Amino acid sequence: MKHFMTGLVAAAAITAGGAQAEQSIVIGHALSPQSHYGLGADAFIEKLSELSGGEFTGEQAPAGQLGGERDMIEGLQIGSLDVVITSTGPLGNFVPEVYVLDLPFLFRDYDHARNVLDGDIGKELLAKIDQNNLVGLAWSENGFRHVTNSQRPVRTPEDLDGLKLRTMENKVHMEAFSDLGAAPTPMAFPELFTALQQGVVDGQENPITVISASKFWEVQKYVSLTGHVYSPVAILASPILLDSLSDEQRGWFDEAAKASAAATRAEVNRLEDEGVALLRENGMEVITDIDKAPFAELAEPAYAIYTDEYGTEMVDRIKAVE
Ligand code: EAX
Repeated sequence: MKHFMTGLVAAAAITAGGAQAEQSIVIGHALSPQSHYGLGADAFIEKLSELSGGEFTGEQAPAGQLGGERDMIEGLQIGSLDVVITSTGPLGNFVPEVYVLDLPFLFRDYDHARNVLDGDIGKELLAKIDQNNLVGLAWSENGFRHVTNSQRPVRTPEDLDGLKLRTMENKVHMEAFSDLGAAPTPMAFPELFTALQQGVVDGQENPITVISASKFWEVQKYVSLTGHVYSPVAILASPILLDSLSDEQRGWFDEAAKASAAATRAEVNRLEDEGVALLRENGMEVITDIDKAPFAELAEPAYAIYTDEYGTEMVDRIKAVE
């Protein structure tokens, strides 16, 4: 992890109304500035700046400059970062109730996931985040995850057999992939490209958004549209920053997070439409004829990681959302 964390920088600025502190916030994320996260970070800053009349500005710390997603979440807790746009990959380590969202084959499609996250369940889970020395501002999106690898076309769980597959540092995902017969290797995202390049791992899984933003076609030949799990994104803030705000200022942050999620989802939509062609243009073999049923059946034991502790009620509630 590099050591140029800046956190909240307060700079004196003279405005028409007199002296006023202009606060520049730092938004950390794992991907490139042009990615769906980068667009979401820009939208956050633009909305915050607009609503606050320039009292707040901000900048991105993209591409894991401030560490992996777990490091960045820790940064929020100690106040060295202000806002983080992160997958739920490492979030269950901080807020175990959110593991429910990482269960394989839980969400049917994008509408289902977005309806759950924008509704009561999403609000309840944001409130759980708030109980763990973090602030959950809004749910945003990474997308449905697909398996890529350098070795062979994957069509069935048997094709995963023995494949060294990087997973997120998430025990639900690790369990699911070991149930599916792969050799799961948890790793922070900033290490992944090099690990693929050097053959430390054979494959990984991520949505089309991340595969294209990270140019994984340079190091991966095959992508299988397994859609095995939906990958939510949480827009998190530092409690140290948020506790210092007035209600009005806090409202600006909530609105900025909503604008950020909307911009990110729009980019996910675009890449869902155009991304497969983009992957092919860049030389990937895209395997689309996947029977998901055997994957879902084999990955089922991963549910126990959540349900052993919290029961099946939340799973049933999520499935019941239209
Ligand atoms: O949040 O770690 C991952 O694979 C994530 O999907 C990625 O960093 C984007």
